[in-house]
Amino acid sequence: MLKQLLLVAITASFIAVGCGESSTGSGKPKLVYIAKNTGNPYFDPLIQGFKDAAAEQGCEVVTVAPATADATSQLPLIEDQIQQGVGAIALSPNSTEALNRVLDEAMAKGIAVITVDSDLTNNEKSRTVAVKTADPQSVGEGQIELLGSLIGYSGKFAILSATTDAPNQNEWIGIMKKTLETNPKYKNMQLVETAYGNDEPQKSLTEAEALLTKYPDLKGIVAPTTVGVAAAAQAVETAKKADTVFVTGLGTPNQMRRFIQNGTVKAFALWSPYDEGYLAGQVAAQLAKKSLTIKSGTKIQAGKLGEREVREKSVIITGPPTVFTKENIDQFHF
Ligand code: RAM
Repeated sequence: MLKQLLLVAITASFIAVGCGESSTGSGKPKLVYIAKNTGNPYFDPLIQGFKDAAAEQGCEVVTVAPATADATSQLPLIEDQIQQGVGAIALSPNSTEALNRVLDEAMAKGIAVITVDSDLTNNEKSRTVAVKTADPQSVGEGQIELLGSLIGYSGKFAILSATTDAPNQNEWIGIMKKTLETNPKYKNMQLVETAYGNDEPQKSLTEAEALLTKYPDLKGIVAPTTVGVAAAAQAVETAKKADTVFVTGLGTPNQMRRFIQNGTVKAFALWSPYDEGYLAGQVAAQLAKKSLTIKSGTKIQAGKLGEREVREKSVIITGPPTVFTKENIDQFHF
């Protein structure tokens, strides 16, 4: 009995804390940010940026995420937030298809929907606006150029991606493939396989190891995911193949520092996830407060980031990526 009472008390206090963030009755607009999955340090600075912007705008924030980045894993979380009556739902969607019904429902209820980092490619009508990292075209082209420069623009390489549904990785990979096909500079580079590590460290490592075994003459792995690139570096380090297999992609300086310092990886890229989250927080807050209308050409005042313009298909770009090497990595701590 005592045990039961204790459980009830714990549950009640949980609910109270949860509501404390989302429905204190403070009158402040409420925002939620839903990441792709838990346990990926990429989203930590993004969440911090989102919270900072929301606080500057006088909004309350809740952040939640599913355990895995499966296509449908965010569905119950979105449904729950609609019930809670938030003013804006910001999310990094795990699918371009699976979430549209609930997102449409949210929008029909007057809730602003902001995609962050990944977008509902070809289903843009199911969100109000997208806050993207860098321009996708330059990300895709940049990944091929970075890999090419490392492998002397010739030889076999593989892509290690996130999930098969991941909207941002799929968009970048599409551009990477197009770049390979259309730019003669890359005609001697051969993509042998695209593998999927689901943005899970262990699965990504297993996939990277399998690529090394399957293609003994592989010259490169490019992983446009922070989880994948760290796992690929780990696999190459363990296999002692850093002299023959070049790993690059999109990584966080904190996860890649060791591999840069010990020479396993020569260069990789990323933008600022903090700035991306901050921009999304500014946009979500202003939409929840109804002080912003999204139209192509609209200028957004994004606090300490300055101004950003809404592009075609209601897309806002955060800023360009940085290439990290031994020379500059110590200046970055995220
Ligand atoms: C992973 C996630 C994220 C992506 C980065 C580059 O952390 O898939 O969505 O933007 O990699």
